[in-house]
Amino acid sequence: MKDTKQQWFKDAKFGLFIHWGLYSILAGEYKGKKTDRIAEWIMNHLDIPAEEYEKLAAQFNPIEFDAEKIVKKAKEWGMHYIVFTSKHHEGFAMYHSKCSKYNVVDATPFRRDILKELQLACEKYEMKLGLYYSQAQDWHDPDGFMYGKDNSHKDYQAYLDRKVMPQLREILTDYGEIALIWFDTPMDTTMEQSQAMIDLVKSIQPNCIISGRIGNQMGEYMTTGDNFIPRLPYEGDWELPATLNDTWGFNKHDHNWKNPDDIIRLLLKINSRGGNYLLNIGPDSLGRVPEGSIKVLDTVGKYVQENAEAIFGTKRVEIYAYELEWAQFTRKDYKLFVHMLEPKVRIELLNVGNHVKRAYLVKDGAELPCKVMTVCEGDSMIEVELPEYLQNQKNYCVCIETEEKDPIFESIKG
Ligand code: JFZ
Repeated sequence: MKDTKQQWFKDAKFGLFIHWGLYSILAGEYKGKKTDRIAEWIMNHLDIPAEEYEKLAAQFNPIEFDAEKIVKKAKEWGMHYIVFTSKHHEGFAMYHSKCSKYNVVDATPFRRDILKELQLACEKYEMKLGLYYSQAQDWHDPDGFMYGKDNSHKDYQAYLDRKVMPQLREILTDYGEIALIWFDTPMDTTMEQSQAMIDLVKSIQPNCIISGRIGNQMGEYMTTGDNFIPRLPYEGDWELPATLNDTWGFNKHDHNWKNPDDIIRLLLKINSRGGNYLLNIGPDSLGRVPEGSIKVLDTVGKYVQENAEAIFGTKRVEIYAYELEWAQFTRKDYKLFVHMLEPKVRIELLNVGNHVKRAYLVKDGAELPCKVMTVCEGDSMIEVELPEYLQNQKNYCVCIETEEKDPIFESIKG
């Protein structure tokens, strides 16, 4: 069972993933050819030679980038951490690296250290900052792995020594407190190599969490695939990274935005199973966050903000409640939170001996009439009457509070 030992991660529930790099310039299309896959993989999918691809750096000038604006938005959306791509598979560092000139300060007309700006904004607004770092795949370094290609002639260890270890040292030394390193696609990384990276991270920042994809099952929490909810209950710390459309990096042709209702449902489904939802935005080559994602996140964020008490810092709820369609559950202390995802006239939940104190609407604290009724099997039923104006609404949350001696999780069988 994975355990990050970091309370902030267990409490966070909702975070912002940012995929940003040179691929945002191509935006899903190279020399008139569109990629039909995730846009940050365009170099690999369309076989763009490294000497060609690296010329993009000379065009990278995201003058609209505003770190504070993004961090403030994340805060507004009720998110508690940000994970930013310090270096993706393309090999380009989005910070001022001293050991590779292929970075945003030395190789672009922009010349600003994007990571530094993000760090300062995160510190200002008290936002945890984690960094994605592609340790195994590096399509720019001759010895970095490239998925789906012949890697047999490569000296992976030489690349680790030359680039990965020094760059990890940089991002962990020069950018304040780093909450986690989001390693990815370990490919043929050996156990010893994974361990060496973990040791380096921990030697500089002992509290920095190692993500699930360091390789060899050695990460400190479990990461699922894009939008994939584990089918079995998972007791340990885990996170679900997810796109808002069908790409991580910006793709100008992708307007397939998910529906806010579905995102809210997924967030609560993840939270009720004890996981964190790491939701992605892909800024464009000017540093703008696509309007489509802002629109969805504004709606989702409203729910998260209004019901922060029922999301942030809550605990997982047992398996038997999972299959209900009209609600998802979270809990905290002696409070059971019923997230209402479909219109209902009243809430009825089987009760196993809980003493219900009261029920209230989470967003404004309004008391709701609530009673416990005995049913023939000896169990009882908790019934919350909903006022008329709520009966045709969805996406609101009701709290049922019980006596402190009661095990709250037992009250949701039904
Ligand atoms: C990886 C990257 O290749 C991708 O570009 C993006 O950064 C994403 C967050 O992570 O893609 C993966 C890696 C592993 C799985 C899915 C997507 N997985 O294990 O299901």
